[in-house]
Amino acid sequence: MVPTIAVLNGPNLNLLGSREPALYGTATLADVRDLCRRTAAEVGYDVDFRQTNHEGELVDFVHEVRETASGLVVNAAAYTHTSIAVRDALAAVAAPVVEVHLTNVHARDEFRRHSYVAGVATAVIAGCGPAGYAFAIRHLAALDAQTAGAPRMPEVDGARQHA
Ligand code: CA2
Repeated sequence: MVPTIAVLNGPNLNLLGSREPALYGTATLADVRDLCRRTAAEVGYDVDFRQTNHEGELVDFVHEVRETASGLVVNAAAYTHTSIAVRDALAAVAAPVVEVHLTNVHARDEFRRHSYVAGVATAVIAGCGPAGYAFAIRHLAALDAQTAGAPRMPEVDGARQHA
């Protein structure tokens, strides 16, 4: 069976590519999903890609994938900055979580500088656009290989904090 990486997206990310291109670029969420699938396939994984505009549904998604996914990529969007419920759900996941943001949240409004997710994430990627999702998937695959005792991938050699 092909292992799965879950990619969970929060509110308004369904609007990607249709508004605010100067901030969020022109790629649609379907483009991001396809990038995730292509990247995951290259490293031997399937992707379970989801988006919701509802906080409780995002919590439910985390509960659903926590038993099945080898790793989680999470862009909780605005819930990043507000949701203890999403943080608590992610804290109950044994698999590593990578927090991703399309934009550099630290160079924007002050309220975007705090993340409830970051404290329960293995890594945080911000400001790389859709490529951040691909970086996150490669990182999770490398961590998974490391956990399974497979030879280290080059990317992981400098990331000993996860060993
Ligand atoms: O940079 C990111 O990925 C964010 O998670 C995006 C969130 C924002 O609240 C976070 O602070 C940073 C907003 C997603 C809204 O996406 C839109 C895309 C196109 C048009 C309108 C909204």
